[in-house]
Amino acid sequence: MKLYGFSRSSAAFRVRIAVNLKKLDCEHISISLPDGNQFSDDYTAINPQGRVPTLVDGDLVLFQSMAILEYLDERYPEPAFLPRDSAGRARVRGLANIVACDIHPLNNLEVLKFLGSELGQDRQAVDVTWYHHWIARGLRTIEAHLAGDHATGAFCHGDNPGLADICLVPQVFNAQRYKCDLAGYPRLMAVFEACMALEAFDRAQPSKQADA
Ligand SMILES: N[C@@H](CCC(=O)N[C@@H](CS)C(=O)NCC(=O)O)C(=O)O
Repeated sequence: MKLYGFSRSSAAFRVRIAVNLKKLDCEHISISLPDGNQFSDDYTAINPQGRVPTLVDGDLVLFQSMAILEYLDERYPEPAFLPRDSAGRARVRGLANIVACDIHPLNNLEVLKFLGSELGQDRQAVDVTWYHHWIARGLRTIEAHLAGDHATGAFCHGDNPGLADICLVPQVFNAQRYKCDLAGYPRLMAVFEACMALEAFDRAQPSKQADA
């Protein structure tokens, strides 16, 4: 298996955690986003969108982190990323999608660059007003779900890490990198700490990657 990613890419970070949790052998190939290598001819030949991650498993070339996570979970079922019951699966997917669909796309590098270059916004407007707003909007929602539901355990859903945790942790790293205030999310941060105490999460963090 080969994972094309970048240390600070939170979507690639999700897949690194997943690969570690499933204990899979994986070669990590760095695509430097600051250097624009995601748009190189070599890379867009395998990922026409010019985004990371891309996972290559044998002859299969997989794109989009959420699709990759579901693929890994189906192909390598243990430990499971989703609970067995439909209600639980919907809850976990819902939490994961708050990150993957409602926070992350708004704060992606290409979007931040566009706000500056095409819409003329300065650094403060982009990195604070915009970035912090969407982080707070999403994390507040997750905190409400975690604090208000008995299904929350040591992790987002029960006492084992799953799809929601895999998405949440990299998003918290992004929030910390942009110096967002996380004091208002005690339940979410307790889950974050529980995840980071696990080797699979810890080893996947940006500063522990070869291209950090
Ligand atoms: N929805 C995609 C998002 C992928 C994505 O946006 N990746 C970012 C890094 S986290 C990227 O490659 N950005 C490159 C750029 O913005 O130029 C996924 O989950 O895989």
